[in-house]
Amino acid sequence: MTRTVFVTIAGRTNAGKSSLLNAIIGEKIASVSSKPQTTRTRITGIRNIDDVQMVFFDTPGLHKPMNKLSEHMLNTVKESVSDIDAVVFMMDCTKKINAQELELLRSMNASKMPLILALNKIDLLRDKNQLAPVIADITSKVKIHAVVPLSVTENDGVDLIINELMSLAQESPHYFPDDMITDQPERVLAAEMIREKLLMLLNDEVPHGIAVSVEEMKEREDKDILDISAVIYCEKDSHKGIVIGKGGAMLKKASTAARIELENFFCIKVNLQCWVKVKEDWRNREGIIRNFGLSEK
Ligand SMILES: Nc1nc2c(ncn2[C@@H]2O[C@H](COP(=O)(O)OP(=O)(O)OP(=O)(O)O)[C@@H](O)[C@H]2O)c(=O)[nH]1
Ligand SMILES: [Mg+2]
Repeated sequence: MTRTVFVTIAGRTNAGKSSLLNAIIGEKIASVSSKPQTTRTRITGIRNIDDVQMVFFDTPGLHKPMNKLSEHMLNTVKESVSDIDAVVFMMDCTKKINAQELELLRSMNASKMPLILALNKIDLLRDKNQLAPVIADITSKVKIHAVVPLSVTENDGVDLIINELMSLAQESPHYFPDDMITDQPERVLAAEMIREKLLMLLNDEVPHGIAVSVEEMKEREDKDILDISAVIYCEKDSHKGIVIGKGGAMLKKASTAARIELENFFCIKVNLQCWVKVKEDWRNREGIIRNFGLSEK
């Protein structure tokens, strides 16, 4: 009999959840950036070890809701913590636990969910002894199945998380084919790679108002080239100008970086065309949010 474990990765925005997912899967399937609220939807990642299939749900980070998009993101988190076998609750070990984190942890305690507390970014601590009071504080407030201090970027401790999850696997058939690493459609992966590059390159004002939609993705019949055309939506004309940049420089920089990543991921030469359009206030418009696939309802 094979075993399966369904795992949700939850926690505050910017804690390193998507970084952890990518490290476990061994491929970059989730966007990572230093800007908060990078992940907008639930992302599924799959890893098989021996007889165990681990199915991960990366979720949007906890943050103060500012608009309808935020509300959808936070609903995604709530819906992703039921009907699973374990939660990896990720925290930045240099930051104090806040009320929103505590509330989610307590609700998971109430449903008897095994919690693995992943205290990330230990590479930023000058003295590892600083961890003990942090752990004592949290474990005095909530019941934790296992505490794992780690640094995802230094690949220090990721294997300990995997070991904990292996021990929570239940006898069950595997739900996904063994060679599958994500259920994200290729268009969504491509759009996310483009959005990640924009997050990296743009200053703070613009990135959160951006959505990317891949309109076309097709391999040429006569050549090994993948043609991708994408539309970058922003909220204001002034943002459109910033995204395009002087003489098109910013757009060129972002699309070149995205193209290189797309070529590596899909193992084929890519011809990427990006267009920039304005959709005012889209983050508060239900219809548009649905159109971008950022809400399931
Ligand atoms: N120093 C340090 N930085 C890290 C570590 N893990 C992740 N980061 C950085 O933290 C930032 C946020 O990482 P993400 O993986 O995007 O965080 P997230 O929790 O998915 O964020 P949201 O999607 O916004 O909720 C990125 O700049 C990462 O490179 C770590 O172990 N140490
Ligand atoms: Mg993320």
